[in-house]
Amino acid sequence: MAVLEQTSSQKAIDLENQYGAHNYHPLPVVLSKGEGVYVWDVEGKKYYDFLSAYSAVNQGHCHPKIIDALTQQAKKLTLTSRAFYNDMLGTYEKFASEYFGFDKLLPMNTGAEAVETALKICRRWAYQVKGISENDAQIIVCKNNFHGRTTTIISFSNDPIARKNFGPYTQGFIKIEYNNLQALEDALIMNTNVAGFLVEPIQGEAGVYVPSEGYLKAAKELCEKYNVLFIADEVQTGIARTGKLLAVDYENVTPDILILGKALSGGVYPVSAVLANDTIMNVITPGSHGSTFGGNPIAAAVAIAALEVVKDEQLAQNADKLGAIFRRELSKYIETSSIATLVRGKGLLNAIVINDTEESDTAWNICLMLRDNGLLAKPTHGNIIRFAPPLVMNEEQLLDCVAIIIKTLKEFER
Ligand code: IF1
Repeated sequence: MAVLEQTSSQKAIDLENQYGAHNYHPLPVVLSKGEGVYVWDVEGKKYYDFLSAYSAVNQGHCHPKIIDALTQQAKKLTLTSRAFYNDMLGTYEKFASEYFGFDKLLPMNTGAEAVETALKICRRWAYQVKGISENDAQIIVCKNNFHGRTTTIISFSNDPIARKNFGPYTQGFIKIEYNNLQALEDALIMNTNVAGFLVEPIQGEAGVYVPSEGYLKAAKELCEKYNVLFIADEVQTGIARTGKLLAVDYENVTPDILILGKALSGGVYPVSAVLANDTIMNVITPGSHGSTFGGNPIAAAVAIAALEVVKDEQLAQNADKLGAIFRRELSKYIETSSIATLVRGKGLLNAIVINDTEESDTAWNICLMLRDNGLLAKPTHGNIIRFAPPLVMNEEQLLDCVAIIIKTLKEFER
């Protein structure tokens, strides 16, 4: 019997259940094909993807240009490690550095790795440039953050499920309230050893929580005033998702350190990166950081293609336009709805708040019915549903999706 034979949804779920660690609770749907804004399950049912693998597949599933870059490069050279040079990495580093407006890029694979990299760069900068005494550097982070799953990153999370029984935790982080400039300035005044401020321009896991207008700009100014690095985690908000190339572009903020992942590859391959200017990036020296796969030729080829698609197809503009329509149409429905109370977000990173408690399973049940009605989305908390379709969607498809969402919500009205 072949290992890879055709399977049914139930069989695939049973296999994961028996042989896979139980670190997820997926919506019960088993996908086997994707194209653009659509995915298909193993029984052939077609769905709109309204999650985009948590904003990784911004360019749409299996974008031909990105897949072409992947397959061409895969036939030629896949991995050299960084023990040797390869003919793709420098080209990619130049392209991406210029694309985002920084001197240099440090390539990694996953978002969490890129966050870890940024924290290391920030600490080194604190000791070698700012002049903080060794081991005294503090990094300010925000309450309800999500930056990944490594031991250091969960050390400054306040999600008990992500943290419990994974201690002892990494020291050196100060947690303040998000979207609170006074809290930031207080922390900067009270601690003389602050090296950086790590922030999500929109808090994703917290429920697509958009800060007040001007928050990021004022936070960046405070960082400048106190000689502290402003570190933007745009792993989820970056690469056109919120209607601009970066979410910080809304406030004309240039981060000192920019963290990217997910859609940097269009969801085709794990590619993440940290970008910074020379005075900061040059604290990294041979042997002080690295990764076997970081900067591999496939990643380089894929990322160049993925970033070209974002510009060629004007995905930021499309996200901006469709996002406004999405919020306008859902707001209209919500005015008279007893089940949904709020829609919020920017571009095509949006969420609706359900009229029930955080502990309820209402959002989950709505997502099950959305699935039955041909649209895939996932709750974040018991009463919030995140909506993040691929940015290659057109207006007709979006309106079709809005109709599915409203029809489904209406079935839950009491
Ligand atoms: C999971 C959320 C999204 C991120 C930011 C770093 C990372 C992420 C701002 C780490 C990852 C993911 C991971 C995913 C769920 C998810 C998520 F629900 F938690 F908030 F996207 F919406 N910084 N976000 O959002 O990147 O190491 O995963 O590549 O299943 O844990 P990674």
